[in-house]
Amino acid sequence: MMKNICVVGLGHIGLPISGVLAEAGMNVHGVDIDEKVIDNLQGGSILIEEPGLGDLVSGVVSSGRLTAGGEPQEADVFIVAVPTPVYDDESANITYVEQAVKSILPYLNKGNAVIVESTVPPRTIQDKVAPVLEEAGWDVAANEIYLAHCPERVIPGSVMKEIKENTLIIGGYTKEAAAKVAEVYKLFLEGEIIETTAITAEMSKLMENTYRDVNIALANELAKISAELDVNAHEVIRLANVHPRVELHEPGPGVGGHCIPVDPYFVIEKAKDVSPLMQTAREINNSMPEFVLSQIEKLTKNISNPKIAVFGLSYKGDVDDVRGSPAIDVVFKLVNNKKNYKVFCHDPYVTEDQVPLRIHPLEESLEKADVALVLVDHSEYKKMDTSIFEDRMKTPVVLDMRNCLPEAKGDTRIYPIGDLSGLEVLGE
Ligand code: SAJ
Repeated sequence: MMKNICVVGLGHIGLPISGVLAEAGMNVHGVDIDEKVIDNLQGGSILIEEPGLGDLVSGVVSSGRLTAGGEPQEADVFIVAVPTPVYDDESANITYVEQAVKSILPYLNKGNAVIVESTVPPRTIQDKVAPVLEEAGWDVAANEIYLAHCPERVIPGSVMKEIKENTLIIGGYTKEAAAKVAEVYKLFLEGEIIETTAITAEMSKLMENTYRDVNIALANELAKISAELDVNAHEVIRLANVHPRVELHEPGPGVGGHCIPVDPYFVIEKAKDVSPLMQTAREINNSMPEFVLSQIEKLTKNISNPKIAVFGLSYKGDVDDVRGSPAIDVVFKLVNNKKNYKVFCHDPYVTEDQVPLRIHPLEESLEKADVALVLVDHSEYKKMDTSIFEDRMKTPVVLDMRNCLPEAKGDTRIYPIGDLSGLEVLGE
């Protein structure tokens, strides 16, 4: 029987997994090093913005199924869901994963399952995690502890749906470990379960995100090419994607978040000489904030102290997460530019305690602005009345780096990222 679960790391992944397991009738104990997270959770509230998560958590906390604290407890199953950030040289920092596994050692009993959900570089389970358990005296190959890697694959914004419905890959240290760990996820999972080896699970997770990174780089390169060739990249993508085996992604101001711009480096660091495509994709996507800046410079080259209204600061639409956000990168490139741009930011989700920037109401940021710059495709922008640009701005010119605004009204000119060849120069 697997009745008691201990989850180490109560962030964007650990908290939802704790919630759904508790909802399925398990006794879940969550552990985090951040006292604020624990204090809030004990009171039934959370610090993360994710649709449906707050209600789920407050329900299972008040029913007593989910408890939280700073230390692990004995359990049948231990789930590690801590971050794997990168060092300055982009190599993976797996110390949180190692510390989390060490922290559960005093509470482990024979027959327990240890599951790592954190995204890790290939071979981490074999070369780093299993040895920690073995040094503590457990014969992992003989299944004294069932060790597996179950990479999280849920997308922020739809976590509560995807956590139940996605296909789950279980990478067992042994075949038996994979089968044992599958029983845990069957408690709540509606999606399919595929059992494989630990390294295959590690690599497949990393390649999913790398595929997306490379594909977005292709779309970003297409946007740059289209500006030279006088063709609309969005129309090109729409038509190319009519083909049954083509799925080009969308260009944008860069790739943000804590996963897609990070995970390719986990592969690259292990295979530097044979990964030029992945490395180039990273370079292209990292170059996009500079590309956005160059378009603003072109537009405003005749204007002194231009006012720029920036729409969106988070790393993608309808989330409050600013980690790795290319929008923030663009804003600081503008703020620190010698051209002395007056930057007025708006974001319906992000608050001033998250970023060292003033955030203004939408109308105020647009008031007498020379250019509006859309960096995030929040729903609010997708359905906005575009007559506001003409009503409020000095010149109703909009750079839509997400191609998300409705059609322009009146004298307003909206330039989407994939159609910049005709970009005007203000004041000419
Ligand atoms: N983006 C584009 N163009 C696109 C799609 C995305 O510029 O066509 C940008 C977004 O605006 C954002 C970045 O890419 O800045 C990443 O956003 P995302 O929505 O592609 O992905 P994440 O980071 O929110 O979540 C990804 C997901 N992986 C895949 O879809 C393969 C998710 O399923 C993973 O669980 C998550 O990474 C993770 O934790 O690894």
